[in-house]
Amino acid sequence: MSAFHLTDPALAPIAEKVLAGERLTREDGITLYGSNDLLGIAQMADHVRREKNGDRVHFMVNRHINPTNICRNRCKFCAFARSEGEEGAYEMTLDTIVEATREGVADGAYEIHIVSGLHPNWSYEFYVDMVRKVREAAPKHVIVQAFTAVEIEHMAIISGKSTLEVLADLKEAGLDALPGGGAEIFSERTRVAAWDKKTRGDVWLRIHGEAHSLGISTNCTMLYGHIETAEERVDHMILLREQQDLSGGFLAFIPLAFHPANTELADLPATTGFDDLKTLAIGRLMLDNIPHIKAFWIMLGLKVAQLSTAFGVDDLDGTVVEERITHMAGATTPEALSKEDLVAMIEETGHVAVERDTLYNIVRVYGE
Ligand code: V47
Repeated sequence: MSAFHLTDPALAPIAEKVLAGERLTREDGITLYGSNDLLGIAQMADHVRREKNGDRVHFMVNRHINPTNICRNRCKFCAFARSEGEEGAYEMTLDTIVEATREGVADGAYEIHIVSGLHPNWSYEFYVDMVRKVREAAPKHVIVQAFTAVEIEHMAIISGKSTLEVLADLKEAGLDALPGGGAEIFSERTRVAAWDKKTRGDVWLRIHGEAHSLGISTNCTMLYGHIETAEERVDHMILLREQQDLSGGFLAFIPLAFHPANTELADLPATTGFDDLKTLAIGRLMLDNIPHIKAFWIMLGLKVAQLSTAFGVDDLDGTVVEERITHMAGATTPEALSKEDLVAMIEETGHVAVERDTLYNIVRVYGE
């Protein structure tokens, strides 16, 4: 019995679970990755997507700010990081960060999204001040979504405070939400091989749990398409699902497609559209307790991002305006899209375009 047209019989038991609203297992996730029935997987993911989000596809007007690329970690997959004094290294002052915030607000942004390198000389007070000044420069309806768990751990190390205390200080200064970056793949094997200095998976998860306990909502990501296996991707999703069962504050899951250019892993091929769409759809199917699946068009390209709305995705992120991390690793997408571009992209697929803020409060429903 199945309402889906499947060409791979191995998917039939999974389809029954999807229709019954049952949680999928690790083995189901591995079976999905092993299947080439992409349209069968898409139909199941679309079913779940419709149950959770109806015919809406969300987007937002936001402004990304990357205050410095100077970083003490130097992960092998990153083309963005530089050492101090190296060609291309940059750091913004608090004044320039505030200026970028004001520009974003003037452009109608509902979110200021801040992610940086781990600058060896920035003090703890500088980070707290950054949040305070950005908060002061933005009206109340604008959400300050700043610092990955990796930066939170760094601030704990330089301040001698616990990560929970750091989060409480930042919240007091005006932090509303954490972005989902820095999770990569939680497997220790991949971490040791490609980002050995970076936050361990269990620490990343603990920090997000702590944020949720303070009422700070967060997103979660998975960097895929490098040295990880399909099993490691599924295990990553299951760890996110378990954390969500415990602390409940993840709003969106965002699979990030690895871009190899200018990295130490430059000999690896870029991800394929087939793998991108399959991964988004499997994310929708495995993460039954995370409300939204986001396609970050900057990394996926506009064509795959638009198609992804038939593969479980209900969110296309935002206008972005300035993006360095993926563009330094060879992305050929534009750095910004207008609101009109995003609405047209969504409406062409037959979905209803909904402008939202970071917390998925509705700003405007188009076409009504
Ligand atoms: O943490 C780094 C990844 C992340 C590369 O929470 C790379 O709403 C691909 O987390 N190829 C930063 N990816 C971006 C991020 C994000 C983006 C959009 C929305 C949200 C959100 C979060 O980018 C890093 C890392 O995982 N990254 N280098 C690369 N070469």
